This record gives sequence, structure tokens and C-alpha cells, in this order.
Amino acid sequence: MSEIVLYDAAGVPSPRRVRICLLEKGLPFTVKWLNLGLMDQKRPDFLKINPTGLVPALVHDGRTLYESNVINEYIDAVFPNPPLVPKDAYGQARMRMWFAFENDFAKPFRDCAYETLGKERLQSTGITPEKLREEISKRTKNEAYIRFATRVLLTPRDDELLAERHLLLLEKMESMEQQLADGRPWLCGEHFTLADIALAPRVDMFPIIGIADIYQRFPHIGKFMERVKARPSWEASGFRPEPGESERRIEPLAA
Ligand SMILES: N[C@@H](CCC(=O)N[C@@H](CS)C(=O)NCC(=O)O)C(=O)O
Repeated sequence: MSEIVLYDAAGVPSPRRVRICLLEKGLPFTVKWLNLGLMDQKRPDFLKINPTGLVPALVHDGRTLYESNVINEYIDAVFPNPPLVPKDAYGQARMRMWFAFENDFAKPFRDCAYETLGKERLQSTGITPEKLREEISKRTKNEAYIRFATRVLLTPRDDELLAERHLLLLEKMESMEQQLADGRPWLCGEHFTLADIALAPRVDMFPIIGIADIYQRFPHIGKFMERVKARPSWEASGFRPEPGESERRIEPLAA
């Protein structure tokens, strides 16, 4: 089997989907770390792999792929066991509707992530705006990214914006809660699929972006997340880079 390389970053939800999928499939892979705060994801060499300038991206057999759910469907097609995609057309449509549902709240989630996690991380490094400019300029010539990162570094948390985005996110969680209320174990029914992998990493981060009581508000989502977290792929996919680490080899989970 040929090499699988995953372009990844610390503590963000989208690449975790691909890690979970690869671990569920029992595949070894190499993670290459990008520093999102310093805009590694906008480097010209990385934009050749993923022109959207985001993680994750995957290289397999000389082929490049991006978009976590697209990558996961590719992995499932190339490595069909155990299956993570429903066999029937409607099951597949339901799975992809969950992808769209998640994608729909990714934008307000991202705004919150930059207000909380993004600002905390960058501001706690103690980097000066001048040094930040110098570092980002080594990676991209696009002034827009420098301005954006400088705002993340210098502006305090915008609680009004956060509160507004939380209202949007809670509306989406209410819908997910209602759909799980029929007692199904997984989002598409009886079987664990890529839909569950698409939703869980982002839902898990709600407390970090300021919605601490998500599982009290939405008990069916709480039970769903307990089921996801009981799978060995959850814990095994939660790793982060060590200081100075540029890549890491991940071996398959023991059967
Ligand atoms: N729909 C994309 C979303 C990818 C995405 O938003 N990635 C975030 C991390 S979770 C990122 O790379 N952020 C860096 C940036 O915004 O420049 C996917 O599922 O792959």
C-alpha cells in the first residue's frame, strides 16, 4: 500500500475527521503539521496541494485531495473495509445532507473559533505585530492574511459577535437534537458512517467556543457524542504536535 500523507494542524476539527476515518480503516499514515496562526496554509507550495488554503489535505499515491468529507469518501471507496458509507442511494443522500448541514454552520463556528481559541493562542505566544508580519511575509505575500492575523493578535474578544454567532449555532444544534430524538444511534440510522465523523469533531469543540452546556441543553447529542467517544478512533485521533514537531507517523490501531 502506498504512502498516505495528511496535512494537519493542532486542535482544529476538520483534519480530525480524516484522522478518524484513517484510524477506523486501520491505515497507517504520516501527519505533516502546519502552523495556522503563522499562515502556513497560505504558502504557495501548500496552495498547490489545496488551493482553498485550508487543512486538511491528503496525498495518496501521488494524488492530492482536499475537503475533509471528499477525502473521507475517497478513502472509503479505495479502502472499502469496514464500510463507512451507506450502500443505498437514499442512505448516501442522507449522509451528504449531514455534510451540508455541518458545512452550513461552519462559518459562524469559525468566527467563534477565531474570537476564542484563535485569539487566545496567538495572543498567548507574546509575538509582536512586527514579528508576526515578518513571519507571515515569509509564507505569503497576500497582505489580507497579514491584516487578518494582526487583528486576531491585537483585538480583544468580541463578546457581542460571539453571542450572536452562538444563537445561530444553537439553532442548528436544536435541529440535530430533534433528528436524534427518534432514538437512532447514529446520524444515518443503525450504522456508524462518515456523517458521524463529519459532525462529531466540531460538536466536541462547542464548550471551547463558549457553549459550555451543550450536552445539558441537548441530551440526545450528549448520548451521540458518548457513543462516538467510546470508539477507539476517537481517543487515538486526539493527538497534537509536540513543540517543534514537523511530522508524525501514525500506526494502525491494534485489532
Ligand atoms: N470544508 C473544509 C473546511 C476546512 C477548514 O475550515 N479548515 C480550517 C481548520 S478546521 C482551517 O484550515 N483554517 C485555517 C484558515 O482559516 O486559514 C473541510 O471540511 O475540509
